[in-house]
Amino acid sequence: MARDPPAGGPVSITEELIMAKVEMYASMWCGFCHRAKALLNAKEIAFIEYDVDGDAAGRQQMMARGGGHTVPQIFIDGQAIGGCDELYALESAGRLDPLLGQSVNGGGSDG
Ligand SMILES: N[C@@H](CCC(=O)N[C@@H](CS)C(=O)NCC(=O)O)C(=O)O
Repeated sequence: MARDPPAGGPVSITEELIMAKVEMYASMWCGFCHRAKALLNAKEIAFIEYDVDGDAAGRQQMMARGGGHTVPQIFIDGQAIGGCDELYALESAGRLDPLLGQSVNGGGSDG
């Protein structure tokens, strides 16, 4: 059954927000990397950045994990989602937010 929102005063938050682990293999001089970072920053999503500039082993690891050979390569909870274009495509399709965070409701479901 739906409940009316409280008329005022503090609201008790009963949902726990679990953020995904976001990793990005990037290079300092890469415009696509800056663009991808700008989107994550705008969405206030924390991410781990691996600078693979001149780092052959890092690039090998990036590809071994299922990423492509260009930078950036972005992983969300270990899943390779592709580069900058794919990140923006997910955002445009409204599919990025569900990947980035999962809202877990501690209570049961109504209805
Ligand atoms: N479509 C890709 C393009 C990425 C791309 O071309 N990145 C360049 C650097 S800005 C690259 O990795 N070039 C090859 C290389 O550096 O080895 C994306 O959206 O991420």
